[in-house]
Amino acid sequence: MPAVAVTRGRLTGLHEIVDVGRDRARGGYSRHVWQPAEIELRAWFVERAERLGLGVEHDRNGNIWAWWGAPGDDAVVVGSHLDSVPGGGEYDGPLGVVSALDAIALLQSTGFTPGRPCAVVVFAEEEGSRFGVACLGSRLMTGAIDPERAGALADADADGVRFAEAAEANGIAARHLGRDDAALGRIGLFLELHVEQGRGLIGLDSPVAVASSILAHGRWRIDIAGEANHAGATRMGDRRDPMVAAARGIVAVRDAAAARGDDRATVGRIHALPGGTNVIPSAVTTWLDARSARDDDTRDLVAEITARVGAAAAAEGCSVTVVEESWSGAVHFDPVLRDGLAARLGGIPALPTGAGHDAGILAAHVPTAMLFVRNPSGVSHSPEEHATLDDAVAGVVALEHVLRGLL
Ligand code: HGY
Ligand code: MN
Ligand code: MN
Repeated sequence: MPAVAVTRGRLTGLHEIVDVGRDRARGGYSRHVWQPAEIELRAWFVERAERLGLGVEHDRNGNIWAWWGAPGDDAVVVGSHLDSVPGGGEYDGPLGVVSALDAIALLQSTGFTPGRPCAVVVFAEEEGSRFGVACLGSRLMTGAIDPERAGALADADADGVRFAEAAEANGIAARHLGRDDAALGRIGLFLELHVEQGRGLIGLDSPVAVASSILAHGRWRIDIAGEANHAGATRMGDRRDPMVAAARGIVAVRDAAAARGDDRATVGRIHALPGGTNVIPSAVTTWLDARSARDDDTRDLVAEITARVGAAAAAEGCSVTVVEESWSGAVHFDPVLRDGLAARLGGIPALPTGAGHDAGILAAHVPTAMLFVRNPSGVSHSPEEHATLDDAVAGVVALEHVLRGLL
């Protein structure tokens, strides 16, 4: 890899947004689509892109495109997302966006001019933290979700505002949401750089890797209905307590996944209605995140969990419904592109990931690859998520070198 003189301070543009969306209550960052912090990040991205002379466009689905030269077909598109999970880390998403801008800045600083269209893209609602469906912006663009369904998605944790309403409030016409053949048709290749979200690169002597695959994964809403009653006036034998059923169900989620090789299943979010300390809830909602190497295995895991949660609910005299909210099939990145990328970067390792990405959605439509930057904590979706400056710079230099060969 060529030794490129890099100006450190300029490279990690992350310092420019380091205070945007800090979550004092949870720690880390909460930057949810079309809420103030994410809107501030969108404005920052546009300003930073325009500082590089890139032409900015907002597409019909809330994604932002910054073009280096005229937009055109067979474009090399790089980028990621700016939104976060609640209390998320500093790097998941923004590192890919900043690194894309910095790689273009590096190319420009050497007088390089692209021989084909090139754009940096920021996809909307990748985490699905507000409206429940992961990679909503890239799914809409590729037609992977019905726009009516997308528009009707409600923000369960706030005022129940619909995605269509939030879009309209941010200049996006809800009636235009949906597959965008023009935007998709311009992509010749999509390359997403992302902080590694596991321990794959720890201990290896490479700060970067290429992605080989993404686990199949999805999200299911589990609603358990019981009978609201007084915590003190209701004998234990007279209760139909959905919280007890949900608790047993959560343990069953863990047990079912733990018994299946390297499957993964999580309940990270729970709502009790009405949520009073001295009130037996009328209903409890949990959200299941389940993942496995193969689509069928993921669905088998969820079927087992559904049966076990159903039994737990019945034992408490409660009823249960399980509804799929988001589904992403397993992804195996194009091996020719993957290996070509690795070779151009001196033979860097190829890593699977359990984390979903917009690249996983695009992979079904255009040649797609990912670069991972080492995360010495091995932790993600947490304030502990980290990338060292040296490794972040190595990621930018790698991206610059790849772009130099593609453009
Ligand atoms: O959930 C995921 O795997 C990704 O962070 N959206
Ligand atoms: Mn994430
Ligand atoms: Mn991400």
